[in-house]
Amino acid sequence: MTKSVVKRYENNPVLTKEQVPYEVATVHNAAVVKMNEKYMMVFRSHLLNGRSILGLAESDNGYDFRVHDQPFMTPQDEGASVYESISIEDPRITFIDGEYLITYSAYSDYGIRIGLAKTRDFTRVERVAMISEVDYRNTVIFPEKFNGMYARIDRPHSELNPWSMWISYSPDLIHWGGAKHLVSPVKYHWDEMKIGPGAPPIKTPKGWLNIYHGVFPTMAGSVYRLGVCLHDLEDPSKILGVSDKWILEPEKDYERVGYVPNVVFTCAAVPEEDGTVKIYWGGADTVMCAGTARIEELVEMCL
Ligand code: BMA
Repeated sequence: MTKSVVKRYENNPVLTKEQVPYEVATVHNAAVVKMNEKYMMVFRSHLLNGRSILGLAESDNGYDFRVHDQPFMTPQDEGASVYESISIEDPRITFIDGEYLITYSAYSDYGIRIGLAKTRDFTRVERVAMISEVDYRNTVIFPEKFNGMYARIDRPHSELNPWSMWISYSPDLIHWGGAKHLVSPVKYHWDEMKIGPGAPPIKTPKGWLNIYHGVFPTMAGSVYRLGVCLHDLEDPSKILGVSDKWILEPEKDYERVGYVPNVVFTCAAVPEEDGTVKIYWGGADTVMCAGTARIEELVEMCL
């Protein structure tokens, strides 16, 4: 019998569309952070036209969420927001310098870019800038600076080296550079088709833990799973190890059946004081799920 590294919460899913007070088709791929002992969740929902918006929910225990009456962010089309006029998707949140930075995939007729917004308390949210060219998705910002620079992991697309993870740096969160390749999909491995960063990296004594997603193509469609790799503490462009095995795969009905079948996709992991991490993932692009893992065990899998 295989022992699961990630223990699913027994009352999964933690959020479904039935809990949302406005009309949506799905709730999935949410960012979650702890603010003053409250878990704040920014979740993606498909509307019934197939485009996505972001909603807000909060919880005292990380599992029972109350959804706010109004959506948190909807696509805009003024100024730089012409690049998000179709859909906004898959938020990630990093707390740094007293602010919650929210990155999201921005869809428009021009392509897919990464948008950056920020908030201090989730009552007001301010757009900052589009921080990538087109053909980027999945961007996570480190919660600490390196030599005075912000750092992020992202996932550009290129025909020659498709869907790999890269790192880049910025003095001001707006201008990014110094890009360096980190990890690519591995041929005939569970992540052979594409990979991308999932949750913002978690600091551990042995390195930055990066929980990412990987995709394997099958005759019955793609399967999305989660894996882990470890970055050097001082120089996050150095990869210390990548786990050979995945840490989570679609197993439960709520992960195998839905808007897109056989998907577990993460945008968030909240480290707790007892050495565990709460991992959040979208199940079949339809519901939000949660589970816990021991941080040390995830780190050991990478080494
Ligand atoms: C990816 C993104 C994610 C989604 C996943 C599975 O390409 O669109 O938002 O969860 O596919 O459908």
